[in-house]
Amino acid sequence: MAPAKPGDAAFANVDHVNAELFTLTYGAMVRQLLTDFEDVEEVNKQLDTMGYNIGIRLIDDFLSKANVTRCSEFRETADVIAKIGFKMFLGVTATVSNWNADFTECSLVLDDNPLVDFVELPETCQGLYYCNVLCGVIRGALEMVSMRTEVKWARDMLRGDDAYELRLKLIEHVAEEYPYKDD
Ligand code: MYR
Repeated sequence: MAPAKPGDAAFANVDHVNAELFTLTYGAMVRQLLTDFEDVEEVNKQLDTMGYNIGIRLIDDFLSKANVTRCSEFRETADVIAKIGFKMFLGVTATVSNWNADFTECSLVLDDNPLVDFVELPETCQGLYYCNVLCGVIRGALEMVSMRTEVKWARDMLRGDDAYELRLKLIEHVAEEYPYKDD
């Protein structure tokens, strides 16, 4: 019998299965962190750091696949993250809203959040930002394109809010350093 190949019926559910496996694996990792650190604040930090380490690597993949040119304004960057970045890595999009007056701060409201499928947090996990890895991913990715940012959850449905809203703040554009001096 010939091996199954993409496009065959046997592959029809692969993306779906992979998404579930990813969600369950993420859940298992958060659970392990909670067991290891026994402190939700520390787990929040660990998730953010893990995300950062993913973000600083993922940006190359993103830039090579996304075919986007460098954005001249933070407003464009936010749109790229919301519409292309989230879609590419999480399979969902986000809505950009709530800009501050000088366009250095905005919200990304997730249209859906596959990371929380099957998740119910027990009482003991109050204070946990279960999806904090996403804050780190964005922060890490943006740092690699010379933007120092702060990213945190403004609303979190696992904590009883009515949406998943990330607050993204541009702290500074970091000057890129070149190894050679132009004379
Ligand atoms: C620019 O401003 O020059 C373009 C920079 C685009 C940065 C895109 C970062 C992608 C982050 C993906 C986040 C995915 C979260 C699941």
